[in-house]
Amino acid sequence: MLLSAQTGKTRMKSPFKLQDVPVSDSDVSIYERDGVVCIKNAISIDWIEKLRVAADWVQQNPGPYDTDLTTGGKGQFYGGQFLWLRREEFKEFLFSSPIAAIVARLMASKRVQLFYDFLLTKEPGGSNKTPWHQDRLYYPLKGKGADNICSTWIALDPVTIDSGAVEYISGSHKWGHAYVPESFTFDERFDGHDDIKKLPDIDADRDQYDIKSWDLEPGDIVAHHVLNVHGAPENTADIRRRGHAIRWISGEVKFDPRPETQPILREAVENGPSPQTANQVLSGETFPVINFGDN
Ligand SMILES: O=C(O)CCC(=O)C(=O)O
Repeated sequence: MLLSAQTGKTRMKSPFKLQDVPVSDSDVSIYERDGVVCIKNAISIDWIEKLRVAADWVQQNPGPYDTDLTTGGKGQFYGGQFLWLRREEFKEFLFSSPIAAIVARLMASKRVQLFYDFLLTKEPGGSNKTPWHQDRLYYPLKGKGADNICSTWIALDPVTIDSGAVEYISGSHKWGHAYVPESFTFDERFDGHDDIKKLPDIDADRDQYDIKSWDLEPGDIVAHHVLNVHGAPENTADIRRRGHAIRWISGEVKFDPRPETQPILREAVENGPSPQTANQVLSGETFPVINFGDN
């Protein structure tokens, strides 16, 4: 890894060429148009097998940025963040698999910056719905790149709507609003921000929306835009649903510790291994930039 003296950013050159990754021009157009796209067979089963071992380890050994999102009933909903700082397999995956190149291709960018990774495991048991939400205001970031973040949700298990496949509202990234965050545990932690618009009650009027979701095989990816509205049902199947989500930035962002942002994420950025101060351009080894061009 090279540290750029000019910006303090950690920069890496990817071994992958953008033209070699399994993303078609049509995938790029769909991502731009709908704010969400599914890419089948994007990641090899060898990588998935490594990630599963690491995923189970982190779930059994929770770290400082993990949360138990279980809301009652049977079956845990585990949410762990910045896993790549704790398990080598995740780090290797981020920097040695084609995932960053897939994202750069989708975002039509010659460089992407890692924000963080997030494991979302829904154990079977029928509880733990993921509320409809939009990611933008959970993130303590501002600047042009803050509205241009892509999340890749990589299936580690076969996923169906019964096991909790994520549902996305096609085109919602163009609604022109940033919505107040929703608590994944349905508590009041994001209350008191009445100046920020609330999402409409999507479930009360599902037919009005173009809702997309996909049955996934391990190694399939769904990529969504930071302004896309999405949520997921409970896992009522009898298999686990593990998804490894990674957040990628294109463009410059600054640390913006607003009160409505996700507290654990804010803490990780402010006091984590690459501590940031308010208004600082996001930089340091925890937030490396991966380049695909010459600069
Ligand atoms: O996995 C889930 O249930 C939700 C995923 C999600 O909200 C995300 O990746 O942004």
